[in-house]
Amino acid sequence: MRRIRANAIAILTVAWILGTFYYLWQDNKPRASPSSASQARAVGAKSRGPKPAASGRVDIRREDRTLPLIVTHPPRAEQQAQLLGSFDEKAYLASKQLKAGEDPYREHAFNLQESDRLGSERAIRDTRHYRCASVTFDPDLPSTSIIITFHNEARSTLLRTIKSVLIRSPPHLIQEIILVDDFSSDPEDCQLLSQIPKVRCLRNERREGLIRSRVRGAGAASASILTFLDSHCEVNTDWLQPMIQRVKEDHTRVVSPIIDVISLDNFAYLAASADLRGGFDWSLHFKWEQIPIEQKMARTDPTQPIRTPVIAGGIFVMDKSWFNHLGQYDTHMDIWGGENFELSFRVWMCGGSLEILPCSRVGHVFRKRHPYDFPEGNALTYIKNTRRAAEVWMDDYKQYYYAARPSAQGKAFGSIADRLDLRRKLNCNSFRWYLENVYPELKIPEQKGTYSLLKQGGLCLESYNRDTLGLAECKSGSSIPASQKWMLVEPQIRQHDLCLTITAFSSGSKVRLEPCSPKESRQRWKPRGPALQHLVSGLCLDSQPPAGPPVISQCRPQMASQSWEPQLVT
Ligand code: UD2
Ligand code: MN
Repeated sequence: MRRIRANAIAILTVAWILGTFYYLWQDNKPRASPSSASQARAVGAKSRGPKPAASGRVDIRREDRTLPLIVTHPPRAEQQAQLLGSFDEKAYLASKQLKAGEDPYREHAFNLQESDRLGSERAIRDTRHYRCASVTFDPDLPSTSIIITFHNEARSTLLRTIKSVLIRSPPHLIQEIILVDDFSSDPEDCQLLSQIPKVRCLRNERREGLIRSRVRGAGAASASILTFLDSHCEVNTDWLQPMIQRVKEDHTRVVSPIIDVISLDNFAYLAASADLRGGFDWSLHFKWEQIPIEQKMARTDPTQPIRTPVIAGGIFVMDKSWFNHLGQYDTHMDIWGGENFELSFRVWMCGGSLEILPCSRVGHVFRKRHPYDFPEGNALTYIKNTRRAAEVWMDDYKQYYYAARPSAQGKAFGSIADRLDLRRKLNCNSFRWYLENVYPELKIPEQKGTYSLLKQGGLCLESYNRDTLGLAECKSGSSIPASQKWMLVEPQIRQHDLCLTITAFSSGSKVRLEPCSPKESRQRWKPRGPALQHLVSGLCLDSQPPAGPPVISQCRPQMASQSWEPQLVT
């Protein structure tokens, strides 16, 4: 009896151990999840286990899943020669080295010495989630034209960008690499590179800025898909296929990789968080932000795309006809900045979408300052560009942009007639639609500021039950109730998120509180002497004595019933 029990325990233990192994093996196995299946249709799983890959890559498997699985190595010498054609890489790099005693940060705002020391290529960590390695792609993906604009880029970073593309992309997907030299001091920086097979060089006759330069590059592209890159990037393993796959499946998608960080000091390649998306504040300042918690909870598959309200701007893939159909870029924007908002609003509002693909990784040197000059000044250029984006796309919500960036008011931004025309022709959604459907996390700012009483003799305008209005005895000091405090933020008269609203446009119509909306014409007021005039009807806020309900009537500002003396609450 005892022996039978011992046998049973032994069998159970073995079964348990086998079960655990099976479970772990299953978890490591490539999975056909709904999104990876749609993101990349199966053409057969890639082989696993340590083995040198054809491209000169060595696969290393580790049990620790937070660490990289694959380290990419540079290709062998004979492959190098094929890659670069007649281009003399050594001469190209040697003729522009940092001189002894020179500040290595001065010219490029990153450590040039370190970049030069690294040479034209290096192995970098594969920073993707381990499951990305088993995602597969259509065998017939279309090819792309890579567009890189630059102004006085360091030779070593520019060459590393190009070589990383050539080394880490399936060759048949790279139609060409178009360099747009935005009037750099030395034309040879670009010209010499065109000796590399597939690399073309276009040079601007004068400084145009990155926006017009990209439009020029896109115009010259011969592939049906455009891929934009900054001139100081390093693309990572299989960076391109996930993006082309998504755009091939739906040409209205505009997709970006996760942008890893290349240290501006020591050029270390650092993995960026996979839980971030692009966001902004009302001053149109771009920021990386956490994916909202509900979306994060719903993400069961880490290879799934992440919807993003805006893209950082520099690195993305877009169908060429869609780029042209949507109006390319606003070519009246200068040098740098703001074009990423304009493009993002336009894509979302006019029928497309923006996403970040976690299985695509590209490293980028983020800098703390611009290493180049702005002919009109940095601040004025940013204001001009973002004002154009706000004026064309943000409807009445642009008031929050101006409130957050008061210095933008009155600054020149040129004519936007052609862009407004474009918006009409494309029949785009409103900014309100964008806020509600794409970026509900961007809250309408709490109106900070001062409160006032609106006094009529000894009586004060007061709200009851959230929406009804009346007059009541004015209180003072700490006993003033919130219901008597008004915020006068032209053209609105607010109490928190509620606004003084007329119920109809005719004389005698009642006035009450309704949720504030920048679009609502029934909420627009302006002081007229001691009276408060409703802007659209031209009628004035009126309360017949004694303490009649507030209505609008013909303006007679001298009448006591239309006199509303604002008194600041301190
Ligand atoms: C970010 C974007 C950048 C652009 C910018 C907003 C990334 C990784 N980078 O700034 O692409 O969207 O936000 O406008 O998302 N350049 C020119 N001509 C000029 C100035 C710049 O060709 O007059 C080139 C420059 O050499 C570089 C690219 O434009 O290749 C972007 O400039 P950046 O690297 O200074 O911008 P960055 O990364 O700070
Ligand atoms: Mn950059």
